[in-house]
Amino acid sequence: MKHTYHPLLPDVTRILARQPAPNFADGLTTATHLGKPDYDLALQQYNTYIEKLRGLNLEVTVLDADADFPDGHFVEDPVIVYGDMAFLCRSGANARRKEPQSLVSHLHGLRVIPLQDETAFIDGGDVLFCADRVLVGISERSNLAGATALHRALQTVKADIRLDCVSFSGVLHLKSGLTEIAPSVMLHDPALKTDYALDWAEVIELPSAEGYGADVMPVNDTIFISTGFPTVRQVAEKYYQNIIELNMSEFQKMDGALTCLSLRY
Ligand code: CIR
Repeated sequence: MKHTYHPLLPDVTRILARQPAPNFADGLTTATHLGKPDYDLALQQYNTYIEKLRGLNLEVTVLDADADFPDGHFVEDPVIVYGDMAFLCRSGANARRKEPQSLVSHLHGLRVIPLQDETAFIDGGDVLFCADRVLVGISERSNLAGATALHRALQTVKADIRLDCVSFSGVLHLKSGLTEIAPSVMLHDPALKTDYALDWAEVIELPSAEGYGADVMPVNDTIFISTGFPTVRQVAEKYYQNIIELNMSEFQKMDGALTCLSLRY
């Protein structure tokens, strides 16, 4: 059966993204074993990503690179958009705390809710909208206070929205190691360790060597997957007619993946 994503989210009509800056290799990363990323190759990969999104007839806005933010192209982390609401995050990483404000003037037509609690922090990479609930990863980047503030903001759009907290370790963001490829069908990188019970979903355990492939990006009836992950490809083929496969090697070197590079709403 083929699905159109996404039950809890409205159809995607707009994309907001930001070009990687020439100093993007100065961003945060734990993946130093993969070597230093190449800027020209990263731009090539980035441009293909944007081109493929444009091909879906979405309104795509790409902001100029900003060297003040070497991680600034990972726009998924500083802002979470749900319906007409844009929640401004506060990252657990100090170096990324000024990114939300730099995006505010580009959130046209959205009701902006800033996270005000100074003890709270959260990154959009830890927030996974599933078919019937939102999962928030509790990690080095996101804490319970951040999840609570987000929940309150989401409730201004959908009063009964369910939010589950998922404490985990082993990968940077929740979505680095867990995404929902079709309603209640999860892809799991075994490197992500959690006690959270995913008993409401069908969980597809990826081979360790395919862990990075767990971050897939559904956009309406299309699925974006990374190149080189045959198990992911096989699952994608079960649910989607439109599969876009992209090489993300240079972003992987900076702990980034498909979902990180855009805000989709
Ligand atoms: C960081 O450490 O914040 C960036 N180098 C990578 C962010 C990736 N974003 C994501 O998974 N949503």
